[in-house]
Amino acid sequence: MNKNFYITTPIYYPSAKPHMGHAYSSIVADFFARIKRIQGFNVFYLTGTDEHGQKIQRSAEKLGKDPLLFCDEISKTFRDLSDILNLSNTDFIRTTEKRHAKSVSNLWNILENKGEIYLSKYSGWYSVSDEAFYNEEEIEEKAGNKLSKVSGSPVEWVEEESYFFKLSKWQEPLLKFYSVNPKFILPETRKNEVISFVKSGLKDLSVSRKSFSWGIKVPSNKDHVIYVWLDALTNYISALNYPNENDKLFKQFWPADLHLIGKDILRFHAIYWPAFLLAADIKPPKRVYGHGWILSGEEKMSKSKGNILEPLEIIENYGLDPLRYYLIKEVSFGNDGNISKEKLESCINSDLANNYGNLCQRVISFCEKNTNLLVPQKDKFNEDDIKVLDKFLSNYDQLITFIDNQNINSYINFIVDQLFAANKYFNDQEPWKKKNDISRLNTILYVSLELIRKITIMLYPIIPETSLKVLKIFGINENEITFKSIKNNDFLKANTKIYKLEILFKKIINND
Ligand code: ME8
Repeated sequence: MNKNFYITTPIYYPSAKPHMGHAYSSIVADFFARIKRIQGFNVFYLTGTDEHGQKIQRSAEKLGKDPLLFCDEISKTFRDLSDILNLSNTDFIRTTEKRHAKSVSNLWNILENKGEIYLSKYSGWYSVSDEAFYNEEEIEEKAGNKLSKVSGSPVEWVEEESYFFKLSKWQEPLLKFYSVNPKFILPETRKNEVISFVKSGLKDLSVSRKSFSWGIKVPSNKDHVIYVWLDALTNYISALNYPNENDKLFKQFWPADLHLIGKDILRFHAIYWPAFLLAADIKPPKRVYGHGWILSGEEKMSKSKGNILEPLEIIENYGLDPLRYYLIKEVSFGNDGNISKEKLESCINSDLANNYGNLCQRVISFCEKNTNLLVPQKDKFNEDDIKVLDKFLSNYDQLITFIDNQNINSYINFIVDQLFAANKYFNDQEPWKKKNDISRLNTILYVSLELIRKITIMLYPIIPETSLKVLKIFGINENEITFKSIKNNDFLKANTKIYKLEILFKKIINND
């Protein structure tokens, strides 16, 4: 079995500091990286910054800064965010690195040598903010401004000599590729949008610009810089040491298992990227998942609307794990979702403090009083015990399917159900009334500890810091966590020490 897993986030534009949307993509990617690792996969998790193009050049110019120095500064804030979000990324790539320029130039040369690229002239609409070309039908006029109907961004008219990639030639091969790989694009609704766009006809794509200089030069014609999306998409193979296709990393991890992106950039990943790769005889990635937007209230979070919730501020006030938990649980993955302080607080109180935190505290303090903080010796499990413990075994294959289909919400709903079941079990079994049946009392405690262990392992990819604290009480370290151990009902060994647990989540009491 192939036990390698390669997951990527988009590489973000360092034109402004990271916000909640960037944090969202990176946290969800981290969920997949961590869950795959505890399933025993070798995981390569890549993130980084996309530093070339007109948008960055203009942002730097506005501040009177050299583009590279400008990128150095903001790229660092994205790199720092990886630590702040507790991301387990393997690498962080910047498109201004040499390794990347080499990879892009090589891909360009292959495409040019194969006759997939030709020189002509572009005249049409361009959005600097999206770094995207739009057809006439995709443009609308509002209050005298020309805007892209696709993204709402302003567009400007561009007329210049340009190299073109023969995208039109790849229309049929792409449609065939989608039909042979029905799960290449997820979620399903987005896949249908892409397919109808491709069916409506693909025009050749302008892949170089002449009117500015901030980019990787076309190897055979230094007057042109390579289109920033051809440059940016290639990051996914640059990080694996492409063009050396015999490199260990490339062989081990390409094609990528999952490009996790926002729905705004699906066209680039699901159409252009596989077309470039097919044209260069490189395998396309296995899956592109376009998730929804994080909204503030009912509106898209954006600077101009002034409704940005800063991830750093939220983390400072509420902690990182509550934010990670909220984004993964409360946003229906694939759809738009919103975050507000009120909703976050109610989620912390109900799920984290009450349901999970309390269960851990109650059971551990019961052990403190009754078993001298040792794992008790269990007796034979009765029907109630088996029923609650076996849920993890009987649903195991289903859980793996949820993970492999990026069905995060079903995965976490299962955890929440088990948390309720574990709390109910502890209440119903009333161990405090079993003081003269020590053997039963011990068994109830043992089952409760096992439930905490199983649930905590499942929570680890979502709230890693807290989960590690809880697993520490059993002496389990991060590198010892295995997902399959949730099937085991007697993992904990009698008489081993249980360490005390600090309060995991404080309830938020609002007086206003
Ligand atoms: O597009 N909600 O970079 P970018 C959810 N450099 N996710 C959001 C979001 C929101 N409100 N806002 C941003 C680029 N994102 C290119 C990518 S990849 C080869 C090049 C996330 O800085 C989401 O993943 O504009 C989106 O696709 C990405 O950030 C766009 O980041």
